[in-house]
Amino acid sequence: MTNTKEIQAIDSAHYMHPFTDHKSLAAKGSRIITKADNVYIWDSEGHKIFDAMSGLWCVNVGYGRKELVDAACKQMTELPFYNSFFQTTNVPAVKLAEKIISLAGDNYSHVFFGSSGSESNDTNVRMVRHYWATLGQPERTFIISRKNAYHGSTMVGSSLGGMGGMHAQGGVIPGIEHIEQPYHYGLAPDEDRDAFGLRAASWLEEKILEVGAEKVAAFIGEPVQGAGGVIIPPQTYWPEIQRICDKYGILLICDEVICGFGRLGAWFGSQRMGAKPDLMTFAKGVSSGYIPLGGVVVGKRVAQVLIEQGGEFNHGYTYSGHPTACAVALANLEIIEREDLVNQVRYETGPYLAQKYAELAKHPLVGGAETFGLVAGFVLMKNKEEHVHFDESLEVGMICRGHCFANGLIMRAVGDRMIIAPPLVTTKAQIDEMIGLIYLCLDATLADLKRLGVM
Ligand code: PXG
Repeated sequence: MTNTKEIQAIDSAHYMHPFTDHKSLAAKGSRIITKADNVYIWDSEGHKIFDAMSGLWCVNVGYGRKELVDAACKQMTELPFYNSFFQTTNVPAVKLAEKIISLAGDNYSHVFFGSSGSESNDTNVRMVRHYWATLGQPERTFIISRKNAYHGSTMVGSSLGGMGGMHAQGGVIPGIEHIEQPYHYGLAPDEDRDAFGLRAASWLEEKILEVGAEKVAAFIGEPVQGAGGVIIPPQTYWPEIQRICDKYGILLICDEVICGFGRLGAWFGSQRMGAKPDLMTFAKGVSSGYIPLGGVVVGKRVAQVLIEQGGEFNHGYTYSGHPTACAVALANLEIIEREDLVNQVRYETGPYLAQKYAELAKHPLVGGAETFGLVAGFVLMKNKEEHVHFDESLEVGMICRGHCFANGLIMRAVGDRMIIAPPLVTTKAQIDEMIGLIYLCLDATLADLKRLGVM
């Protein structure tokens, strides 16, 4: 049995956590997660918790998959690691690249591996700039991204991302421009949704013209913005983005770190959004988070130029094509295929969750409830009929998250947006269980707000 107090003291003394205010962490003490199975995790005090965030948007096949452990064990026994530099390769990396290309479709021919989403977006920036330089257009360096996007936490990742709090710490690398996000409920709830989608896409064209089309290398976007609060664009948005990129010959990068590998009911989110990106970033779901792995799926347009004319690409990581990580990912993709999880999300659990969220939308606190596949979000609203938000200083999202913690549910708060991304194995009965917990937490939040005299 883990000694909670002792571990908390050492945690606070020595472990610097990501995205954490350590002063307040030290005061409260970390929650220590000790085991997991299927869609549940347990803390050191024995509490069972429904993990409606799949770890951190990644444990797509759920916890406790012995097959993945066996794949790692077998590969580690045979060849735990070898690099892919200096004209060498390894079988799991080769097989995984082939597998990912077969899932991505005809547009793509190669995969570049890293160990995370952040690294892979670094790869993207170097790759697109090298691509344009190879084609004799070295001035095409600008990348257009979006406000409130999340593309990782390295200097390139955070610069591509649109999070002001991250930009404020360490700055932004040159050559990146941001346009507004396609957040219908937040920006223009009274406008026709499809018309708003076209208008939001037109901001890309405006930015291209402002920067100068001859200077723009690429546009990057998540099919559905995840960490930004599950922002689901209107269906008109991505086809229009694609049209604009094509019009100016600009490369399109879809960051599929969250949306890839089944989350949106397709192998890649862009396949359901009507976009055909030249490059796709992946991580998380490729290995269901059992082992770190990420990379870039490279379209033929880019791969052909780099391979035939680009010479040596002076870029790579020690762990590019890590054999153990790739072996685990292969076993993970086998599970997703065998259990038909992509279609289950698309035709069964995704629509079921959508139906449940349509009912949830009747709760007095819930505004803008939306789902796509197995991601979902809503905003806590003071008065949704008149579209009045809560005062930010109330931190209503944190009040609600506190009730989720207390009631055995992991649901994320992004400001006042409450979001979920449960494992793809979540059954309809488990969706009912999760929705029951969400109601419980919403009612408790409402009771608090009434006590505070806010409602
Ligand atoms: N792109 C996207 C779309 C992501 O969601 C990354 C890149 C970076 O991946 P790595 O593996 O470098 O973390 C991500 C990561 C949150 C949260 O609070 C989301 C992420 C990471 C940390 C926190 O929702 N997504």
